[in-house]
Amino acid sequence: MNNRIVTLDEFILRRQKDFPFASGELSALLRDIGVAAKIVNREVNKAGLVNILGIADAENQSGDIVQKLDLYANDKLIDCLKNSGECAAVASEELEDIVTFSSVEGKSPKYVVVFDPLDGSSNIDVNVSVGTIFGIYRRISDKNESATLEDFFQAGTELVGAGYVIYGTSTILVYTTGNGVNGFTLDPTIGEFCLSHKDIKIPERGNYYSVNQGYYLKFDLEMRRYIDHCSDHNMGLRYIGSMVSDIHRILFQGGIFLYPNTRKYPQGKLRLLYECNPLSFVVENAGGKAITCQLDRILDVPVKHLHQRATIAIGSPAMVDEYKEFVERYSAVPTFN
Ligand code: AHM
Repeated sequence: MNNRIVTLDEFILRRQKDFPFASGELSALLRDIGVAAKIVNREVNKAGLVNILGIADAENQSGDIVQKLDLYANDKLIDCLKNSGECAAVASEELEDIVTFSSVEGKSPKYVVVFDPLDGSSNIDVNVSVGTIFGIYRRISDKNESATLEDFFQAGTELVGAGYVIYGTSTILVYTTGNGVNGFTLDPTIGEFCLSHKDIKIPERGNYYSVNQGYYLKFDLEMRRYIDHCSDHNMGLRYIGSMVSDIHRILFQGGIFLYPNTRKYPQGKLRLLYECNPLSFVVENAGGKAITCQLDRILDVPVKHLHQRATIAIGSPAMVDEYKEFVERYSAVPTFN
């Protein structure tokens, strides 16, 4: 048995060699994201030890400005992507507008990156796993000019790569460029992400469903019927409140994650650009499915603004299909509440 460790950088370079005309820019971009993930991981792991959990802009005892971890992660990702010269601009869940980068060493980068720097950040204070989500698009605008909003208003089908990092019991980076989904576990002793989960395939079905059932009475009839069906069939409920963690479990054990429209969030809560699209790209590439609660494929949904929200049903293919049948069957039934 060959037990030789394959690092993330080595893996990315090997994959690049499979494409004779690849320029190496996408590979460099993925490596930059890997570096940013290590930096964020370091801070997430020591969050309980240092006084970093304060309110944004609060001062710590030595008078330094204390940042919330999600803003820290946001800045680190931007720094890593800005300095590499492979990324023309970023859009982040933490920022109102896109940030364009000026050219580094005369390069004209052809990619833009979207990210949620620390998804599920309300969980940090209680030591529950959080994650970073990212997606990479080839830009549409002239690459000798500044990137524009239209570079980000591309449907998820146009993603050239996407992935996430989960800061959990171990730190794992999972990514795909549309040719298999692979996972890399951070070995803290050598500071490298090492290939640990090769060619991930989502199970056809799973034993768990994942939804914030506390909102049950606020869901539409078809969603309530589907949840009743899961419960009737003795499925377990698992909901972490950190989408990356829930999706990570579903990727390996199967299951379905649902975030429908509620009265508070009529369009759904999760962001299309930073959460739904990249995770749907990963899940689809692992053999799963992802649709809105209106039954459109997530990756086909037109992106009209940066912070657009979407409803989502994502996970094992047989379970997403089953959910779809429930919507088709019950959404025609009139409700009187
Ligand atoms: P955040 O961007 O504020 O972290 O919110 C996103 C998170 C997801 O990770 C998670 O699935 C969802 O919000 C939980 O929302 P709720 O508490 O409404 O169930």
